[in-house]
Amino acid sequence: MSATPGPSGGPSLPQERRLVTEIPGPVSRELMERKLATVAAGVGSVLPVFARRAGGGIAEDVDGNALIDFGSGIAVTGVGNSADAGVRRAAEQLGRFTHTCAMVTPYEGYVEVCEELARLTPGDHAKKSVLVNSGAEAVENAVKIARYHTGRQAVVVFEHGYHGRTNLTMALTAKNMPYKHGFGPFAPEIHRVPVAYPFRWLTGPGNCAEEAAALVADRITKEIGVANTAAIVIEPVLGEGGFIVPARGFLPRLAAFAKEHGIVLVADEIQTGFCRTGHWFACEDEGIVPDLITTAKGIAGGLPLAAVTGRAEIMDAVHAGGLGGTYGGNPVACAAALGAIETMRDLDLPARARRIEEIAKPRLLAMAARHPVIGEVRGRGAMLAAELVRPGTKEPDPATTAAVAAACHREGLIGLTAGTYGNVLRFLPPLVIGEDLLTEGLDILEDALTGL
Ligand code: PLZ
Repeated sequence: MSATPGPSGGPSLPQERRLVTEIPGPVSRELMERKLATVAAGVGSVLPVFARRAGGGIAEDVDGNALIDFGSGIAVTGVGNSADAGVRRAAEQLGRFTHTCAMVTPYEGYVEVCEELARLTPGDHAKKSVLVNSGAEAVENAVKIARYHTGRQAVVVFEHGYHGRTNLTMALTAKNMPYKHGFGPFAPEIHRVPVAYPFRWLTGPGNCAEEAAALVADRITKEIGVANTAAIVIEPVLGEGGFIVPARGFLPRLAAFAKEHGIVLVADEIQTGFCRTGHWFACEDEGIVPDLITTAKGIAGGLPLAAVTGRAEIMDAVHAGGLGGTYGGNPVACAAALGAIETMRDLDLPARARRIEEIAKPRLLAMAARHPVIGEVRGRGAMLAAELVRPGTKEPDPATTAAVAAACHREGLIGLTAGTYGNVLRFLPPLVIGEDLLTEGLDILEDALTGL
């Protein structure tokens, strides 16, 4: 499929991989020198390739190479880059006003996004939302709200969990390098407990859900104290930690435990939300209804917007003026979100995510059968992963993982890694990617594995 390139990329970009230079090309290399001279060293980049335009399943670089996108800018551009409805609505809003501050003179777009969040998130109870700028800020606010509502301080998080890079969310995040190393001291009253990770559960996957849930309950009752516990914060599919799908039954047990003890259950759906896993929200897979849900990434097709949505009585506990921020719910970002949500509905993107799984999972499983370096294939919808190990063991193999990712990059496939051990190849294509590009990307991956 090809089309005429539009001025800003977007869906009109030809949907074809095209390599016209080596990766990175000369213009990218020159820009990289400028980046290294002026951008802080702490800001890394997965590929040393600079973007010029992007749309659908393609990202075009400054040298004219067209790469297949299996990353969506870390699970953000589910609707594709510069998707029509978002561009149209955001552009209209840019022409009307760019900022008044929702805390000074509010505007309809903010309210409309909160109305959509109330409709779309799990549960039919009365809901309210607060809009902020980033995922980390959403998680910070969820903890603030849960503490205020319960009058308790302790927050329970999980091994392999990721929640952001601010001080509180670094404390909530499990992995030291690169997220926490050297950045302490961290916020107190954070307690980390085991998660039901079937592939690495010591007694095997069989009783993983029951055993892990029992351990968590025990830790909270015996060590933290239920009466001290404000919130349990969990990603329904753990993202940066390695696309870990908790053993079925673990999340419902957690939800029941939280409910029984008046603990606020916070689902961090920043990576899993907005159609990524084949539902609007990953919690729906096991029928979980969290008390609070944090969203970001996919919500606005790339503009910075995030939210905490939850039970009205919990959200409303906080006094007026207790939540907010200068830019939270920026009107252009809200317009983009309304456009993105329109696209998700119109194109039925949950179904597209399920279709991506239908195509990609059997291919990944076939690769695992041929390449014993793949220890496990897992994930849901368009959030899929392969965990790499030394063949015949469960010893993580981050070196091979990095080598496979680098080989994919050289061939024009944007692929990301993840995992506490850095040994997970993760696949997050835009949900609008064409099936031919998806298949071609998987072919490149297979060639990379074969060429090891
Ligand atoms: N919660 C579940 O996935 C962001 C981070 C990439 P922000 N994940 C990508 C990196 O290296 O910084 C994320 C997430 C979950 C919270 C966040 C934080 O969202 O918008 O990056 O602050």
